[in-house]
Amino acid sequence: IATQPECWLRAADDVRGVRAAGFAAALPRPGERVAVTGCGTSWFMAQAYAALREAAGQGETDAHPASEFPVGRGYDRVVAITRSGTTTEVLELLGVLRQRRPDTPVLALTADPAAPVLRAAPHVAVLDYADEESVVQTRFATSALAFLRAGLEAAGALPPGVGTVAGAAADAAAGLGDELPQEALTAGQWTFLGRGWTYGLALEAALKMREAAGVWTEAYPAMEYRHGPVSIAGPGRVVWLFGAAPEGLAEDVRRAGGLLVTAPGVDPMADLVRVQRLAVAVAVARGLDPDRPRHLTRSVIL
Ligand code: F1P
Repeated sequence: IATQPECWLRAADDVRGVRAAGFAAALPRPGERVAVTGCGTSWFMAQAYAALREAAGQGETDAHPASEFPVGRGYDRVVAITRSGTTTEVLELLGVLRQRRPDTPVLALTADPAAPVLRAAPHVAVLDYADEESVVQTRFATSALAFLRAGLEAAGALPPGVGTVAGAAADAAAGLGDELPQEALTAGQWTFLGRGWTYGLALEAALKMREAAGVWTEAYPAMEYRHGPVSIAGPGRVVWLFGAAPEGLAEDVRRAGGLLVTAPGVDPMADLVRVQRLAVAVAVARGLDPDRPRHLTRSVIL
């Protein structure tokens, strides 16, 4: 978790290297209609990138879980994220795409230079420096997003931020988990909210707390919170908001007696690092091993 800023810098360097080495063909180009895919954490990172790219005006971008990918739709490019490079749904999808859409360029992002995905996709970015032993993904997931975000920055679609702004904020966030109110550490339920690309981060934050700490979590687009989820707000329950609070939302949470956590001005990727740290702290407090959740394996193969 602590080494993520270094990995994001490395990912940003990788993107420059990819471009310099003439592999620019692998990254989505402006105007292309792109689909991003993966499973679990990797699908959440796909959602974050899709919203970020589309909001940056780079073209229509969809995110689909690999198991539900609409192969009937024509995309100009597919990006598949898989830390292990072995996940069954991803490999099966790439096989189907190769058969039915042989002209669609596919870029895969993985951590393992020897994984089967290297044979299944024509272009592969190996982020081996971001690999990790834990079943629960942290560093690879954010580094894959950093790689794609750096691609948008390199194309001039976003201001530089992933290596510098986000990295510095994540470094500064190193002790932030300790500053949270005690009520947050012992809360029985967490709801994570985000807007645009931070909705994918909210989904990932909720999964981290579930996997690492075994707590009940939910995630919604921020404005959806008032359309039902607010009914479970109350003492001992936390709402964690990525980005600025939409008008009235903070009041809704406080009126219900819940605790609202925000980090205004902090890069959302650094805020996700805070949640990762918190998940470890809550797991330890509950006597759990945050690296080895029940019933979950590092590589999910059917
Ligand atoms: C994704 C995945 C996640 C799961 C856990 C292990 O695999 O299975 O769905 O939550 O973190 O990894 P991958 O395709 O990225 O290797």
